Amino acid sequence: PRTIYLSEYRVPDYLVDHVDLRFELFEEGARVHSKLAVRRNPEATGGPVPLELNGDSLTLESVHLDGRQLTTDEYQDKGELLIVPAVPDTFELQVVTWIEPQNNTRLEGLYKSSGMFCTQCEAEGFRCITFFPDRPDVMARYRTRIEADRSMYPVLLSNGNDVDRGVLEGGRHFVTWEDPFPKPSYLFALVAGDLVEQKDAFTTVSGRNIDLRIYVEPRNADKTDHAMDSLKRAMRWDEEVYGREYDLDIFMIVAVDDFNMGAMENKGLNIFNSSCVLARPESETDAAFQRIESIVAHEYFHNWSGNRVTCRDWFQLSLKEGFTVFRDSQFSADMGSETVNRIENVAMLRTAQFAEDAGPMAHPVRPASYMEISNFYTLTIYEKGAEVVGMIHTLLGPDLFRKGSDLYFERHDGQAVTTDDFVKAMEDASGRDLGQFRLWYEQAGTPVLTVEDDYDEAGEVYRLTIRQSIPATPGQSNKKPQHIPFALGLLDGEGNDLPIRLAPSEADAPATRVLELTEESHTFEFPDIPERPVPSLLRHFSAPVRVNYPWTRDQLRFLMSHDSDGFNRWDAGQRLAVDVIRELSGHAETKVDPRLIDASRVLLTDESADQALVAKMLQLPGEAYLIELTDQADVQTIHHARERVLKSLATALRDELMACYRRQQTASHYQITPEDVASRSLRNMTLAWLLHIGDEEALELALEQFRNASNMTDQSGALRALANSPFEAERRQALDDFYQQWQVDPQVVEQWFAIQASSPVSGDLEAVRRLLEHPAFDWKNPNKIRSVVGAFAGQNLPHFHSQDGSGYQFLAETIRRLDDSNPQIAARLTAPLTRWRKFAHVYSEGMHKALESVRDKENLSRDVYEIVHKSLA
Ligand code: HT7
Ligand code: ZN
Repeated sequence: PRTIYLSEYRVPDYLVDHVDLRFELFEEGARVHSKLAVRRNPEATGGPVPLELNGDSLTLESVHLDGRQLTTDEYQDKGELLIVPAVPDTFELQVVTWIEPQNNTRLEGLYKSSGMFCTQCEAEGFRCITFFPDRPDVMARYRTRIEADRSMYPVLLSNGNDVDRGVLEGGRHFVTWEDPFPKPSYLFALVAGDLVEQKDAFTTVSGRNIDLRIYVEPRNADKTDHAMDSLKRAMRWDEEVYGREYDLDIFMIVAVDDFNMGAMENKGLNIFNSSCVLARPESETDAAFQRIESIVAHEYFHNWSGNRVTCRDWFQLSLKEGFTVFRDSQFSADMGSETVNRIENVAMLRTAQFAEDAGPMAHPVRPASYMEISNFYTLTIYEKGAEVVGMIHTLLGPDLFRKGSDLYFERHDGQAVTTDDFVKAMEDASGRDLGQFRLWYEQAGTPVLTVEDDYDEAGEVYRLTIRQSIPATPGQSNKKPQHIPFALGLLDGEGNDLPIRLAPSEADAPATRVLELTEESHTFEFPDIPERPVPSLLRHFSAPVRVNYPWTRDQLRFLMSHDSDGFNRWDAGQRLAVDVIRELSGHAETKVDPRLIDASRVLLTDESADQALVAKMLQLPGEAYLIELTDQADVQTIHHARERVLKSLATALRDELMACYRRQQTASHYQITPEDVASRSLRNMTLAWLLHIGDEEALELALEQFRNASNMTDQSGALRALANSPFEAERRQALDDFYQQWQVDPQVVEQWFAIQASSPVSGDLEAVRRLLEHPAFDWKNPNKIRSVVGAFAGQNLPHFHSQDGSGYQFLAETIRRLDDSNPQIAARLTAPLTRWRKFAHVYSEGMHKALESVRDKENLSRDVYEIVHKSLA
């Protein structure tokens, strides 16, 4: 496969002003009639060039230029390109193609899911529908007529406003949609199916009335309320916080079961993976409710950050994704607990994005090259990209940041632009120089900050030296220092914040000071510090970096209870736990440090503390994070050390855990408030710990909770605890009962699969293979694959990393099997094998072999090829 470089970017030779589409949908395929109004791009240099349109898996039926049918020697159909050598400066091109959505298992372009037609065009799916200059800087107005059988497909949807509809012969009908906003082809969407709609309305800030609709299969009609409420909250929030008003008369969401990712922001017609939009308390967990709120908001926010202002090319993907993730995190923080949201985001970033940044697929937020763009929908583009926008927010402050985003939207409305244009708007609005800051977009790798301090008692000066270094990543060996906002706090002996001055007697000295690091090394001197302080570094995780500082365990305990920054209270607890787990690794005789037990006891018993934060602070760092922190990681040793700490804590704190469990009383009416979520989380966590040590009383409580739960968070929490317990008979029974109860609901069956596949107790490889044979498993459905294979390889680390290599071989088999039918999913599943160099030899050897066996498959897709070859290089 060919590598595509950012440096090769050229403006398109031809622009398309208008696209007229007619879809004839049948069971045996679909005929697509496209009429394009094309003109030579005035910005293109050089003389006239052939028109080249992208295509993929299309059967070409005819080509007309300005009404005249072209003979086959007047164009070349090269499969992936349709070339028309001689075209005038302005012309109309009509192309008819035949496609087979019913056989489309890749789920790109037009395909069928549970009997309905639907589309996924980002990034390059539109070329699977018709020949087109399928690149985001070609923006056109679309008119789309859909024709289909009326009884099988009563609902026909596309982007924009519905302008015409009628009945056709042979029991068929049509609807025509017109989208007044120019858009790139990746935002095109079509849906045809037998769907029910939930209707609502929203009045915008300027008084316009918007129809809101959520379309679902009839069996899901009772699962749309939460998404609708989330949508209305997101619409209001975007008006209030960013001044962004919705622009069409109608906004639609459709739920589909077969979907490669979470959701898609098609203009006016968002398409969602069912698992990211449908929920009711009885069948979905708190985590699902929260995920839905944030994804609904994310896709809605794209209407401005992505659709009205889009990307010039796919190297700029983070322009829309990083900014939109930043926006949806701000929204989630405003809707719930700020600190808890920050903790969740950072935990994910530090576990998975830092791993990506340290592995063979490491790439900058704005990559310089790729083979397959679908492989670049990564944590770096999304999550690190959001952190980069967040740092601009920190450096500018909220008011100037808002000025910058206003300028960005105003300046670039209707355009396809670059990350540089975004930064420029922020600079122009604020007057700040972000020249060096741009390196965050260009350099891959996670900066490491090494912090040293000393205290001059006589002069009352505290000195902090911070050095930054950025590790080498593929293709980038020497990095320049980056511009890093570093939020600092200093605590006195009582745990109070000391005012942080940069000059003696500075007035209004802040308790949290944002230092700006631009050099390889800085020494800061803080005067008027009357005693040696305990530093609180990188408050609120003000930059996506690793911080090394030699805190003592006593200092960490102190920060856990006193730091005024909630995030750093949590982080101190994580550092303490990591230290304790590491101390035990491979040392069977070492005991768990009583300071960790005491700290957990304080958390469990302090009813006045913020229970949402307590629930987070009690969770031990996950195995994946511990591996991420370790070179030549020995998974089994890490797993056993963590288990020992967990069991020691549970044994020592048995009574406190029981009391905490019994104390949790959420409102009888299910609510998704931070308090209730925290309470359910504490209930499930305490239960899980107690069952883990085989506590008989807890077993009774778990069975009772499992049987009588009024919501899925409680029911599946009890099931998960049982599935990880030593009580074999009860655990089997509960798993069977759960399936019997929920087998009619595919989303719950996915949870049932995932609970087993991710459990070190219930999910050995044999059990996981049995799940693949289960009648509810479906190789064509990405959610089912993720819930079994993804959960096993991503969460069931002791079994996946079995030292005989069987887990790796199993994953390789699965990837080979999926490579032909769904290369995007196959490529995503490859991720756990790519970091083989990170692991001790007993593991890395097997991972390497598994990668080789994938590499040796015939006709490997471009998606998997890129990942496997980069990993083995
Ligand atoms: N912008 C959307 C990306 C997406 C996607 C990309 C590749 C293949 C399938 C896909 N489905 C959705 C999702 C988002 O970030 O909002
Ligand atoms: Zn997005």
